[in-house]
Amino acid sequence: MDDKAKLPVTIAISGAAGQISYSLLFRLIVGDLLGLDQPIILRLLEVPQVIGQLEGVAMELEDFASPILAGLSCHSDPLEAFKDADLVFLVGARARGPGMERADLLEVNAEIFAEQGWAINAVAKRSVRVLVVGNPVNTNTLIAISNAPDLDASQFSGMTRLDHNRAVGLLARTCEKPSTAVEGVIIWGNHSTSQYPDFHHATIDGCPVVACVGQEFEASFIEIVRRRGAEVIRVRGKSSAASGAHAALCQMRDWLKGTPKGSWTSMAVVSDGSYGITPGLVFSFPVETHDGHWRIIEGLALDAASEALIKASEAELLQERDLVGHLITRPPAHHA
Ligand code: NAX
Repeated sequence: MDDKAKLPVTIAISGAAGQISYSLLFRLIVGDLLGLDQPIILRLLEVPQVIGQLEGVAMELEDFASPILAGLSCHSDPLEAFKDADLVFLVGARARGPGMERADLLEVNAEIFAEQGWAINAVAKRSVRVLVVGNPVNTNTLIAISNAPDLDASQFSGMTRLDHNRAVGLLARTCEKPSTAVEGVIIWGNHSTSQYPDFHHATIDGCPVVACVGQEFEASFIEIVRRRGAEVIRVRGKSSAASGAHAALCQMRDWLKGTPKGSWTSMAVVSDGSYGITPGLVFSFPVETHDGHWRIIEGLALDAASEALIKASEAELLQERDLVGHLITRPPAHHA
């Protein structure tokens, strides 16, 4: 097979001058997503105020002399950036500013993701896959989906892979095992402190995790994973960037290439009513993936405490949805 004959894959990234992208973009051009035999075209999107800075990032990308970078352009118009995109990483979002309430943050970001969902719907490839990273991620994903009526809701997912990776890393460190020994962790719900990191189905080297860490570890496990982002900010003085970029690559790669047989990962995807979660809500579930498709793992047993934690995160997401309801233009349907 002649690898050189592969057509380039067009990847659009919003928030391309931000700190997550400063890791993500360079990982993309060394083949960490699709391999070193797959040419890629990068389309970078930023707000007009930082286009100058973005051009500096583009210069550095050029200076890698990457053998797979087949095209590179900077944009401030989503309709240009998303044109013919095969893959989109929606990383750009507005951070919470001084005096901003949670409702203001939801609103300002919902406007961004409504516009970008609309633009993706208008100009991206019909087979596009869109990974939303920017916060508040679940509700931004919901808004993007609902403004892209010609695409299937299953073509979008929100990133809860960083939480998942944090949980895997924590269990591996606690049990002094490699992270590859850990299977079956689940992040349920919202990418917020209401999320439920669940180790009830998790195993280490095939044995139940609880046998290694003890049931009493559960409360601190949940709190450490929920608060890890804030803890990184407290200690590093800046939010998670390289680990966020890595998680975005992990989630997109698994989505495209598939989870290993019999295992799952966590992704925020549109609910089909599984586990009693309101249909249409974007909720983090255990999913298996195959060739650009995902499927919620059905039928896992949940005890009453787990159900209550899952319901609490759902309640927060319903509240978020209500706050930005006027920007939802259609109920997102799931037709996986
Ligand atoms: P930065 O503030 O460094 O970068 C964000 C970039 O987005 C800025 O350059 C900004 O100009 C740009 N931007 C803002 N509005 C835009 C728009 N309408 N179109 C295009 N670009 C726009 O943040 P960074 O640390 O890179 O984080 C990016 C987002 O990821 C944030 O919302 C952050 O909260 C979120 N995160 C999500 C995580 C997750 O697990 N889902 C974890 C990591 C991260 O905290």
